[in-house]
Amino acid sequence: MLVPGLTGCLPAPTHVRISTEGQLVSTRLTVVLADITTLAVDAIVNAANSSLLGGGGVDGAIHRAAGPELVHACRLLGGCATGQAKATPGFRLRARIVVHTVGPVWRGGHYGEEGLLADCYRHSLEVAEKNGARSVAFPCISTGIYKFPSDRAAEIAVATVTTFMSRSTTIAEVAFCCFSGSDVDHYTRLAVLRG
Ligand code: AR6
Repeated sequence: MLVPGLTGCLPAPTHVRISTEGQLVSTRLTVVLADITTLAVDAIVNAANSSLLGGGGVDGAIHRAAGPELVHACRLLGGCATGQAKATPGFRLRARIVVHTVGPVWRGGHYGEEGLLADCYRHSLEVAEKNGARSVAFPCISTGIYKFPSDRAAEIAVATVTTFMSRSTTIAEVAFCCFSGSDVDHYTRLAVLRG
């Protein structure tokens, strides 16, 4: 179990790849137990709703920490469909960019929820990459108010991010930012199983 604020490296999904300039580049996946609003990464991902105008959970925390400029910037985005992602500046956050994505509401797993959750991770990384981010932190999208089972969500998150990272030429580090010890356990167990 990690202590709040400390990061642990997920050993198995660490890659070394060759950049387009022919250099060796190492990429890292980490798990951290923290309030995502405190992280000093280039981009944090927000588990938003389709209005993008704020809410509870991590969405509320991000809006409070970023300040009122964030909701003004979000108004200009015109909402966001489930599985898609859009970016704003981070304003008063340490992160330069907030990537807002909308996770699926869990309805028993027969309505494409798993594919939509994978879309959230992939599209968020694409948007972060387009905005020049080298480090990105994700919350456990959909696993709070939207009730997606946490263990399955962690599997989808790690699989989708690992696939993306093997191709990305920009993003060097992705942190899975957990807010509970049980979520940390889901992510670390996955790494052990894969190793
Ligand atoms: N830092 C990191 N993770 C957090 C934080 C935080 N400060 N606060 C909560 N979490 P949720 P969802 C974790 O409910 O399920 C909002 O109202 C939390 O423990 O925030 O995608 C939106 O506007 C959980 O593991 O997002 C939508 O209406 C994870 O973040 C709806 O909730 C996601 O929980 C989205 O629901």
